Amino acid sequence: KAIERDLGHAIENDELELFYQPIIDMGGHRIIGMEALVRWFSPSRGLVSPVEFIPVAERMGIIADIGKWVLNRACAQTRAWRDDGYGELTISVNLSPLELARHEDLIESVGDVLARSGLDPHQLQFEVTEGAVMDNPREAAITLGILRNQGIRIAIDDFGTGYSSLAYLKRFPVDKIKIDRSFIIDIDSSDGNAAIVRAVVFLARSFGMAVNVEGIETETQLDHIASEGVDEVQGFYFSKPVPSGEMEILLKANI
Ligand code: G
Ligand code: G
Ligand code: MN
Ligand code: NA
Repeated sequence: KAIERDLGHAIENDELELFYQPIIDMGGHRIIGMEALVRWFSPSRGLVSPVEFIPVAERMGIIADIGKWVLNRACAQTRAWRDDGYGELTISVNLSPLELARHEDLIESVGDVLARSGLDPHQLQFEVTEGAVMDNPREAAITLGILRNQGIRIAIDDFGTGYSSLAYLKRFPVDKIKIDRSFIIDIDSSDGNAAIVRAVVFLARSFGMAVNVEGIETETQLDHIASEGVDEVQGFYFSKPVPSGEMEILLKANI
């Protein structure tokens, strides 16, 4: 139970930090945005992965608090980078299925945070997993629709790992598909995976959606998807998730 006690104080003790992974435009090979990824630096446990503490936060009922902290930090930072002349970058924030389910809280938080940060809603994107959407498709479609009507972008994260039928896609108000990195890992040796990327791009196009490919670790992997019509990429080949100071160095080099 100790992890719960510690996590319960993580926000007030200022132990959370936001890391950023750059997202690169396939056409211009420039940074067009970044994914925000939360980290917990616990004095007693060291660095704890969100894989470990997000489920705990969900069980404890404090995921909305962490989500709001993340959103607030992400929007404030992105606004500051715009003021510093780095352009209109898109900040992509992961949403827990529970946050999506409690849409009144979410929509209120988003309104507050956008007003406070002065960030253009078009610069904010939420990532939701197939699973989160498929838990309650009708409700999710309404929530995503409300967010999207405010100008916020929606991406389906880890696409291809869940059980959502392709037919469902057209019913969701979604701007982007992020192809899961499991399809990229062995793309050098598997023609099947290149074909999957091609098919997803084709499908996304016919629904007016953009495509992101995650988990690019090597130049060869990048070469393999280069001619598939993907819009944007991210992965360790470009950069791992980094603290804001390092992200700023990447942005400086980008100009
Ligand atoms: O960066 P990485 O290994 O640490 O992320 C691990 C997992 O944690 C990923 O599935 C990612 O989507 C999730 N994650 C990272 N940051 C957040 C966050 O702010 N909110 C939620 N709900 N999930 C996050
Ligand atoms: O589930 P989601 O896609 O939000 O998870 C993002 C996770 O993927 C983070 O843990 C991040 O650190 C990790 N990640 C980002 N790029 C790469 C990559 O190129 N290779 C691997 N193995 N993990 C990556
Ligand atoms: Mn993600
Ligand atoms: Na993903």
